[in-house]
Amino acid sequence: MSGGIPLIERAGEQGDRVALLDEAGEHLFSELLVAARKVAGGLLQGRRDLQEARIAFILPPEADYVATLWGIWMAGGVAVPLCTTHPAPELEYVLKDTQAEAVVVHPSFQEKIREAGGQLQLRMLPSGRWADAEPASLPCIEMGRRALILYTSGTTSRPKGAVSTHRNLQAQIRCLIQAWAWTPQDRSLHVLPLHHTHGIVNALLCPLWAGAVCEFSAGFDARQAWERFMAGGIRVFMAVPTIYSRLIAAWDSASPDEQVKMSQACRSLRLMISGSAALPVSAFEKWKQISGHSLLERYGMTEIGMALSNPLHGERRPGTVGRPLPRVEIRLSGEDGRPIEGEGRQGEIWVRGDNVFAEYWQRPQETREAFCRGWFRTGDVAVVEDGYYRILGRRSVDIIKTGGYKVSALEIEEMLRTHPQVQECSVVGVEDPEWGERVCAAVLPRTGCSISLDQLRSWAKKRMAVYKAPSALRVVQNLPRNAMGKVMKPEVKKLFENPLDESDNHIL
Ligand code: MLC
Ligand code: AMP
Repeated sequence: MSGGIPLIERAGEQGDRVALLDEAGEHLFSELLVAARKVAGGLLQGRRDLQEARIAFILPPEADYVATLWGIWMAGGVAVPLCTTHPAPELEYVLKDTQAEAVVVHPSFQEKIREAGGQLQLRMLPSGRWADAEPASLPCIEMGRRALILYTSGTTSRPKGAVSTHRNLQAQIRCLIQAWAWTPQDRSLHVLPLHHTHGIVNALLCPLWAGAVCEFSAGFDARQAWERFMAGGIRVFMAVPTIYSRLIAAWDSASPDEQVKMSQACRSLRLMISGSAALPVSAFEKWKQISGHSLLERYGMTEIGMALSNPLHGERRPGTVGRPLPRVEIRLSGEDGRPIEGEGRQGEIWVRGDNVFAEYWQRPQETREAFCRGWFRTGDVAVVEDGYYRILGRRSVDIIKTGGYKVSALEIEEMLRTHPQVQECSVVGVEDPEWGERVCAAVLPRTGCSISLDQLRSWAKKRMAVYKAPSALRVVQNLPRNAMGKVMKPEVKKLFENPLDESDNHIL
């Protein structure tokens, strides 16, 4: 009784095997399924099918997260995972944009959701408090049905909801199961946020599909992750480069004896993966020295899942993202949309396959513009060298990747302009060894006003995700503009060229 969703049917076959470990202990596949059916019953409340109603949920990394996700799918709904650290205005935006019918809320987030959803027609359902009765029947779910909406920033100012169908998700999972050879013997440590494809599809749904064990840790902490590796048993780990940089820093600050133990612990893992942002070659090399692992770097995107990957077996080339994954078609395209043939010439990565998402939620124009003749245009520019793809950058200067999160400079600028002391501003991403890129703001204050980084950050953090809040500020008397009056972002970046000091925000 799963509505025909392959991931959930496979879970049924795993029976009493352990699926998850969270702070409460172990959870069997069978237990997750019972809990998921209760969620489905609670959402349906006598209806036969949610018929793609959007159901948002805000839950910490624990078994209830999986039960809720599966329950929404079983009942025929579209799952909208919310970020647990977002302030109320960001959550309100997602709840409004998806026109969510209900939101499943862990007790610790009730206050925030009340603030975010107070004005909306929205049922608030406390997580884990479902009636015991399971639904009499569940709808049959076609693979083309919408399954998941993930919010992603782009070149437009506010984030867009990328809609994946069950077919898209299945394709994304199956290609990674094959490429990275997930097996039921695997055990992975999960440290990523659960509102993005990396944390949901790669790090959670893949082990669930494989019948492996996924261990949730409540957020990422470098010391705790090392402790867990040293306790033994973890076989697969995946993270963003900032996390590896933190793990390296923790190893560096350990005593020589501890370092030996930490390094030895890594030997029992079979696979360590990096993605979501460029892994510096220096980090690849340092990690190899520490752990003996050549990190497997891969490339993906919310809209397409994973597309390119270094090989499981064979040479993993630092500074590259490998080759196309199974059943994912890739081509490089020139400015004119023509394919770029041959090696060594750069072009935009276009992607085609069942893995590619269906649409941006209720944004037909943006959806049309994102595709060309059936290919999804990623906006990332790459070159092929010896069969391996190397990412060279992005088409738009207004997209910033910080700590593995994609943020839009335009969205941040728009928000900063509403600050009472800001007359004009320009936001840029500046290369940074820890965060990949750092969100930096050049601000022209209103006459007679002054502004400091601390003030700006605390103001911003109430209104947008913490990783969007500028972490460096330059107060300027003019923004560099060209003859047309357009702000020249490369010139703005130069304002931040001196080593970034978070307290440094003097007038230039
Ligand atoms: C947080 N801080 C930042 C920041 N993020 N400062 C600068 N830049 C940023 N990006 C600050 C906070 O304000 C706070 O300081 C301090 O750092 C600690 O905040 P935190 O929230 O506790 O951060 P932390 O937990 O340490 O976060 C680091 C992280 C996290 C690396 C664990 O950023 C993370 O989980 N990133 C993963 C994102 C991810 O999963 N992306 C995948 C997208 S999908 P203060 O002073 O304010 O207290 C995708 C497709 C694909 O990309 O290919 O996978
Ligand atoms: P998101 O929209 O959050 O899914 O982020 C997707 C973007 O992350 C891609 O378009 C790339 O710009 C970037 N990205 C993902 N993996 C890598 C990688 N290994 N190297 C460089 N950039 C990456």
